[in-house]
Amino acid sequence: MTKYFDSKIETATREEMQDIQLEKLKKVVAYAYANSPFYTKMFDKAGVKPEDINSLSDLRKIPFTVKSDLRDNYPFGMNAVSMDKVARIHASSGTSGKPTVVTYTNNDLEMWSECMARLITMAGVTNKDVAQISFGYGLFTGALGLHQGMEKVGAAVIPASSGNTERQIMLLKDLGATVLIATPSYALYIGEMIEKLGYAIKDFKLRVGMFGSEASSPEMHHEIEKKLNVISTDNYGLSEIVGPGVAGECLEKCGLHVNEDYFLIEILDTKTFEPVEDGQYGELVITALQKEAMPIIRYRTKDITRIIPGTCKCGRTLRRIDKFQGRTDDMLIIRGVNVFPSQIEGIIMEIPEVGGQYEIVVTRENHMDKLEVSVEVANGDLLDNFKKLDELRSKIKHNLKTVLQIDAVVKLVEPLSLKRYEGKAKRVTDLRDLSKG
Ligand code: DLL
Repeated sequence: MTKYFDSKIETATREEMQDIQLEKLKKVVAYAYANSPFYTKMFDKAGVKPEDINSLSDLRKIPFTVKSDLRDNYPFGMNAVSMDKVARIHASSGTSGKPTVVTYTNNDLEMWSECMARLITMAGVTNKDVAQISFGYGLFTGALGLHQGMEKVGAAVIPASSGNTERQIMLLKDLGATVLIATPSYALYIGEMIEKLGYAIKDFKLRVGMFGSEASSPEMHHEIEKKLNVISTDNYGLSEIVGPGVAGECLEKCGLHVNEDYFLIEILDTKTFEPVEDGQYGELVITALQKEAMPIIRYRTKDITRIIPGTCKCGRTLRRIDKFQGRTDDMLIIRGVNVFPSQIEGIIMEIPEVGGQYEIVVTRENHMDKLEVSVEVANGDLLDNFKKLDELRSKIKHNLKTVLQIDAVVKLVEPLSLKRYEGKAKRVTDLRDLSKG
C-alpha cells in the first residue's frame, strides 16, 4: 500500500462515506455562514440556517453559487478569512473582463496537495517517477496543483511550464521523464512534434500521462497513447473549487474517481435542477467540504457528466464520474440538434487517417445553420490522391450525419496546418448572430 492510498476513505462503504460527508457538510455550512459575508447574506435571503442542514439531501435547501457570484465579489468578497491567513492566490482567466480570483490558506494548500497526491497515486505514479509539468506556471491552478501533489508523492518534478515545444521534447528525452502533465491537446501536439523532429518514441522513458483541464474524448486519449507510448489518464477540477484534484482516473480508466470526502457532488437535470438518477447525464454541482479561505457551496460547474453506477475494479469505492461531454455553455444547437464539440471529436478521431487537430466553425446562411469541420489528415501524402481524399471526406461526413443527424461541410487539410495550443485548445468558432433568426 502506498502512502497516498487512504484505504479508510478510498474503500469506505457508502454509509461510511455519507457519514463523513454529512459531518463535514454541517461544519462547512456553519463555518461559511459565520465567516463569509457572501454566504451569510445568501443564507439569510433564502431563509436557511446552518441548523437546517441535518442530512445530505438538506443541501438542496441552499441556493446555488455561480461564477458571476465570484465576479461580483471580485477580488476577495467571497473570503471567510482575513488576508493574514491567505497563503496563495490563483485566478482563472475568464473569456472577458476580470479574472475569477480564488484564495487558499495553508490548510487549504495542504488539503489540495493531499487530493492531488491521491490522484497521482491512483494513476500509478510513485516516488520513482520523473514528472514533467507542461502546464503553464502562474495564476492557472494546473501547474502548481500537480507540482505540489508530485512533491508530496516524492516524484522528481521538472517544472517545464508550457510552450517552446522543441525544448519540452529535449527535456523529456534527456531528463528521462516518465510522466507527462499537460492538456490533452498539448500532449498530442508534443507527440506530433516528436515524430516530425525525427525522434523515436522508444528512446523516451514516458509511461504515464496525467492530462486534463479540457474536455477530451476517449479517441483523443487513444491517439495520445499511441503517439507517446503512455497510459493516458484524465484529470478534472476547476479553480473555483480548488483547481485540479477534484477527480481523476485510476489505471482501470473507466471513469474519474471523485475525492468524495472533500467534494460533495450532485448531478442535476440541466433544466429542472432536480437530481437525476445515477447513470443519467446532468450538470455537476460541487460543494467543497473542507475549505477555509474561500468556502464554496453548491457551485454550478456547467460541466456535463454522469455518475457511473457500480464499483471500480481497482477496489476504490470513491464514486466515478464519466468523461465530460462538455460544458452547457459550449453546447452548440445546430438546426435544432444539440451537439457537444466532444461528440464531433470522438467521431473524427476514431478514423485512423485523421490527424491530431480539428476546427469547428458554425455560421448561418439564409437562416440556416452551417457546420464546417476542418480536419487534418494524418499523412500529407493523402492530399495528392484525389480519390482517397474524397473517400475520407465522404466517410467523415457520413459518420457525422449518422451520429449527429447533421450535414456538415468537411474540409481536409495538411498535417500540422491548424493552430496548436499550449494550454486549453480553442476549437469552436460560432459566427452566428443568435439574436437574429
Ligand atoms: O482547468 C483545473 C485543472 C487543471 C484541471 C489541470 C485538471 C488539470 P479552470 O481553468 O478553472 O481549472 O477550468 C475549469 O475546465 O469547469 C471544465 O469545463 C474544464 N475541465 C477541467 N478539467 C477537465 C476534464 C482547471 N478533465 C474548467 N475534462 C472546468 C473536461 C475539464 N473538462
